[in-house]
Amino acid sequence: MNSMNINFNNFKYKITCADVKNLPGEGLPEIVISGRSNAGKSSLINALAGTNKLARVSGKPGKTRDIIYFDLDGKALVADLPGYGYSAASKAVTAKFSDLCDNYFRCGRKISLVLFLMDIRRTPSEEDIGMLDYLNKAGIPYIIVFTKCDKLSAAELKKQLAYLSEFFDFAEDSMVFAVSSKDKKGISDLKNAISEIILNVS
Ligand SMILES: Nc1nc2c(ncn2[C@@H]2O[C@H](COP(=O)(O)OP(=O)(O)O)[C@@H](O)[C@H]2O)c(=O)[nH]1
Ligand SMILES: [Mg+2]
Repeated sequence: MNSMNINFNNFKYKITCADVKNLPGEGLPEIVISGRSNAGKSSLINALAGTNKLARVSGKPGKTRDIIYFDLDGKALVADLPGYGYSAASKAVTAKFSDLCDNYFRCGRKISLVLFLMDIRRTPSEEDIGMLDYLNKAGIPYIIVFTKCDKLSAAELKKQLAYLSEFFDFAEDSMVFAVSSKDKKGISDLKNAISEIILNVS
């Protein structure tokens, strides 16, 4: 047991980066929030922080074009990546979103943890499959977070989780959480898992 704790209420906006050249200095463990556009990334940041004012939740998908950094209690940096796979944006803009994501993952930054978000109701996309494959191959620690669980009944949730674990063939020790940023289900367990990992980063 680590005697330190992470205070998730002490979660602050840090900086917005349109280019990997402008990323903040390294030093703190880095947590990356990744997932397709509209998966619920900004909402999850707010739910973790216990506010609805920290990250901008977009009614329209595909709005976030930059990497937005937050400081988590002086103990980690949290990077909200632009969502991938939003085709209604113009081709050039879509390319730019994925370039920034690509460049981020290629720039050699040390990533301590990825929170990989997927909407529990959706069939995983090619990009989702690709992302998981990448994380496994690159050996980056990750937690899979299925979002928007309030939209399913308990029976539907159980069924969908069974389908998804079969679909991805999750390893026995995979960390998989089903959460709702709306009714806060699973958020406290997720916070504990994040703390456990981050406070043990050497
Ligand atoms: N019902 C419900 N809606 C959610 C939840 N999380 C996000 N949403 C909605 O999904 C949409 C996209 O959320 P957002 O956090 O902006 O996703 P992002 O594009 O991944 O950052 C918004 O309309 C949110 O209100 C959730 O847990 N439950
Ligand atoms: Mg967002």
